Amino acid sequence: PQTIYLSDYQPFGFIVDSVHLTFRLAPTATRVISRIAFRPNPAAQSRDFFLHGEQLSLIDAKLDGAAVSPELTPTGLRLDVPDAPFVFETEVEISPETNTALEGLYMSNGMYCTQCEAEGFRKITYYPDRPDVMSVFTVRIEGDLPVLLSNGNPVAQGDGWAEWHDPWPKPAYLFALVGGELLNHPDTFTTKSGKPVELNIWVRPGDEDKCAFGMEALKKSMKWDEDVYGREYDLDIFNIVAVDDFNMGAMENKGLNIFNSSCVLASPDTSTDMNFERIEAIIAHEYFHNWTGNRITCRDWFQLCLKEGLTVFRDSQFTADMRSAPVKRISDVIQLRARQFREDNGPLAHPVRPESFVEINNFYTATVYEKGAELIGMLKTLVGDEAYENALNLYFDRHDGDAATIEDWLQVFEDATGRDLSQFKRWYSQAGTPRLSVSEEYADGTYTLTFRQSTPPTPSQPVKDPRVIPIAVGLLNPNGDEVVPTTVLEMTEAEQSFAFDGLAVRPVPSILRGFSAPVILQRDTTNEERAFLLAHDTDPFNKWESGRALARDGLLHMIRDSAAPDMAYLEALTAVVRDDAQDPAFRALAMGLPSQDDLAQALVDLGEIPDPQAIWQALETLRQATAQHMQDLLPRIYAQYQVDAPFQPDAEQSGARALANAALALLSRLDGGAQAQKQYDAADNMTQQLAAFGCLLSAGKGQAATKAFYERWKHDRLVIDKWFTMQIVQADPDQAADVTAALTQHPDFTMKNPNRFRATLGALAMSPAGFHHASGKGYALLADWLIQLDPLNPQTTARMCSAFETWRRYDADRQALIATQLDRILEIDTLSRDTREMVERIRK
Ligand code: HT7
Ligand code: ZN
Repeated sequence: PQTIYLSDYQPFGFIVDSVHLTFRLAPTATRVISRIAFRPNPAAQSRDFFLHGEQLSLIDAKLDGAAVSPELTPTGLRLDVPDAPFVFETEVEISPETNTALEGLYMSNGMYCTQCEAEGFRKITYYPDRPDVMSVFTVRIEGDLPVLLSNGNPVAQGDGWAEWHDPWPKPAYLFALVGGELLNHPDTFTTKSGKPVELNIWVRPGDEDKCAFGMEALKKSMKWDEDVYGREYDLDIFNIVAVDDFNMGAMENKGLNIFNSSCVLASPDTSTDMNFERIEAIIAHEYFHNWTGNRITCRDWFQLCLKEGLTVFRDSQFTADMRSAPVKRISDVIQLRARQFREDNGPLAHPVRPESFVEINNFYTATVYEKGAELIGMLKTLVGDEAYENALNLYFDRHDGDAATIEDWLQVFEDATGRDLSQFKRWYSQAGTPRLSVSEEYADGTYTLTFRQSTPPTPSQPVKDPRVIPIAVGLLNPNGDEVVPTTVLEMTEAEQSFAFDGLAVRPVPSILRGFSAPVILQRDTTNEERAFLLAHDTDPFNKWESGRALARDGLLHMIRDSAAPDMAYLEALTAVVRDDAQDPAFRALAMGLPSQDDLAQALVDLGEIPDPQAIWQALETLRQATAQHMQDLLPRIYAQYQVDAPFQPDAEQSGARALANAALALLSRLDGGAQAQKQYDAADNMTQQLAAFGCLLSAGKGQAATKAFYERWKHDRLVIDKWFTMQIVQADPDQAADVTAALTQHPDFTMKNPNRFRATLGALAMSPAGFHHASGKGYALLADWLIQLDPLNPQTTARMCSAFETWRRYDADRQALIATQLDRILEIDTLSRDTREMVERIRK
């Protein structure tokens, strides 16, 4: 397969003035008739008229009305064309029903739908399927279905047909079509300039009672984007459609967002608080793409972070405004460390703006999305809020309608602020997580912090240059008063010192407040100081971070030296949990422990080989010790934070439920699950029911609940996904692979539905002690299923290969077992390009 390089970018030889498409829908023989007006692109050097096209049967082709016979290749067609404007027409046949890859036009439970990002449009018709080719689309859909949708505004419709026109030029990846027997949840929104917008969420019959929350989230997002970014919606209608079979979370097609049903359907009975929060964030994310992604798109796929990093940053700001900003920041950092730091530390590490790829679908990664968002956050910290706002306004003014680059983005900031951002640009080109070590000195009232930055080598990048790092620091005096409020230090050198004068006593530093840069802070400190910061830091992130560091070091001590649980941690945590003045959601987060994966990486950083079983055991021991240490407090917390009011998925109620359920998990270790059984029996919402189910499984008392849960929810596919996952993540590590294998034989298991596949095999991959079982049975099971899924759905298969990305961390026996599975996958001649690229990168 061919490697594509950023440095090879060339504009397309032609401009597309308009696109007319007609779809005659039929499950195995849909006809797509296209009429595309081209003219030569004066900015391009080449006039090679090559249109992408895959898995298409060409029926007919015409140039300016005359029949032509283009040269057909496995990836498209080529034709000699005039050096003047012309119209090219084709008719092709495609088969949505047999399209299990869920890319292009496919069918899901009788519904036609599309997924074109990144390169799916070429499976619909012949087209220059690249994001810098933008055009106005008019679409006619013919099909015996009551609902026929496409992008833009409706033009006309009749029995069995509908026409849509999208006035905003767009790349083909934002094209969408939906056809089916759908019901809508309607509403309206009036924009700030008084324009009414029709809103709809379209679902399969039976799901119509699960749309209200998503609709509220959409309206809040529309209002927030007007208030905070000055961005108004630009069509008469905004449609959202829920689809069961979907490779990712959702897709921002212009005016017609398509959602994985798990990311839009919500009800208290069937969705947890976490589901509600995620749905709100994803609806916002897709809506915000209307400006950051659609009105201003990417010149090429290397610039993916231009739209994704910025849109993730914007959706995080939205959630922080709608809910609790500190809780959102802490949750984001937990995720960043779990997914992006893991990626940055392994064979799949790549820059936020990659410089080459084989299959672009493999680069929708935590690095592009989450680290991409961190870069925007750092820029904002460096230039300040007002300059950020000015720069964004300039970005929207200057680049509306453009397919832009990271250079364009940074130029806007340079022009708006007068700053030179050439060093900042290294964040986009250098992979790897910088390590930031710090030493301190105090003499004569001056306190000096000296930082050193270094980034370990990553694939094809052995040496890194120093980056600009915004380090937010505050200083406290020993009685807990803040003597220096948060100050942003701008580190630009490999080693750099910063002095604070006029301090009567040696202060306690709070470094990297708010996690001001995506780095690993390495600082030798004492447990006393951590406990002090956990009690006194005014920065909520660092307050939480101190508790997390205490827990982590205690656990590492337990794993490496067979030490007992750390009393300093237990005391400090108990004080936080007891303190009713603090936000319950924050206290629930403080009760969380570092993940098995975090601990494995921490051991690697200490030069050790992690033992997944020992890590799991240490976490179990610490949880048991915490339960015992807090045994008098837990019943009080559990009772006090029960919510009596009618269910609301808001920050306040969900924080209380999170704290009560964290207490329940510990209580279950003391009472053998008695309280959990009561909660399970009485639960009137999914948050309470699922938490109790998890506690029962973990206590070994889950048999009856497993049956009851299934009987109660067997009609609801999204709840049954939770049922699959919970049994696996709560299984004893010795059993996890066997439980997973048994569940793959359940009649409700299907690999054709990505949600179900992820709920099962993905759950095993997320359970390190079970997945890395010394027998290798976890590896073999996952490989078996990846091999089966690949011919059907390469995209989902390839994404799940990242379960193996940490393999070099482990002992020689485990490495050999994994290598055997990776090689077994690579031996398959017909392996997809997606999966081959991933496995080859991992295996190297
Ligand atoms: N821009 C979208 C990314 C995407 C995608 C979505 C669904 C299925 C396949 C996909 N490939 C790429 C989603 C987003 O970031 O908003
Ligand atoms: Zn996105």
